[in-house]
Amino acid sequence: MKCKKCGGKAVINMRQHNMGLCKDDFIQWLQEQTQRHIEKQKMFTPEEKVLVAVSGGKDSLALWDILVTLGYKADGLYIALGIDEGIGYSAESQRLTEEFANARDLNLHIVHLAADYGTDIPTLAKYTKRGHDKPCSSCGLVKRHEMNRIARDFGYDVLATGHNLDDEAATLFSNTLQWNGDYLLRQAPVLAERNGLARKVKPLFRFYEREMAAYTLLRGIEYIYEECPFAEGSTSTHYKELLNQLENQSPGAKQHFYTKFLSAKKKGLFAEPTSEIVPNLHLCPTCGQPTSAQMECSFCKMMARAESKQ
Ligand code: Q46
Ligand code: ZN
Repeated sequence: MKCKKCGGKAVINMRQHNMGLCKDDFIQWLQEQTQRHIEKQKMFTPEEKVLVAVSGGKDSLALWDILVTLGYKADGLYIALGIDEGIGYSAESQRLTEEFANARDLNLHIVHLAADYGTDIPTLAKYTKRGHDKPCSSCGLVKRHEMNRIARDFGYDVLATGHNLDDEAATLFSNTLQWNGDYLLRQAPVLAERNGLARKVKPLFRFYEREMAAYTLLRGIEYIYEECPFAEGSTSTHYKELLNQLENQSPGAKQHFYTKFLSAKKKGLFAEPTSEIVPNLHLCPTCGQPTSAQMECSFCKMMARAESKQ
């Protein structure tokens, strides 16, 4: 197959775009497209300070690489979750993230759950009501809380995550199967700043997972290949497999599913949010972050409960 731009040997064939590209043209195309999505969706401007949530995985490191290459002021945030499960998952992902940042002289914030809070994700999951055998719910809560805290404390304008189209399509599929109105309303490539919750953006929302894997490989970015051990057997992994089957039969299906959802939303498919769907926020008396919970936020409640059990 030939590169559509230069006629050289294509390294990737993107069936949904009916386009093959060579290494250099693919890298350039992906970076230019990201720039286009950032501008079109009004995610952030070159003057704004971006905090990229990095996990050591391919998508977040690729996102950081792209933003820096495009000339944005982007720092990283790594949260050391203390997940080992016999493969040293957190230690290895931290090592790779630090190596990435050091090699490029980038600024990386590290939140260390063990050092900063005296706990880790498996312990939190064990001692709290949230997900006894599956720590993902505690983990998600910790990540959201800490990302927002660092963004606020260090004056970042926007928080960027590496979610790709496969992630977004799987989330949309899950929310649609349950007609989860509040989640559907909030699922978007840009979430505006609201009552002290930082603006959140997903600049890779239009790229397939395999395109991101190709990008990291072609750019020579070293990332943690293993997924978090707790991701195994998750519903989102199952939904991704189902969507891939669909995609194989009809190229572009995943992309249509997600982008048509965004246009339907824009056209007013969903009603304006009521306060029942988007609850009012107040500030948590312990940590000062916005929350819809009564009194203390869920993060502070979870930490207190875990502490009392130790
Ligand atoms: S890191 Fe955390 Fe994920 Fe691992 S424990 Fe679950 S949520 S799977 S993205
Ligand atoms: Zn709190």
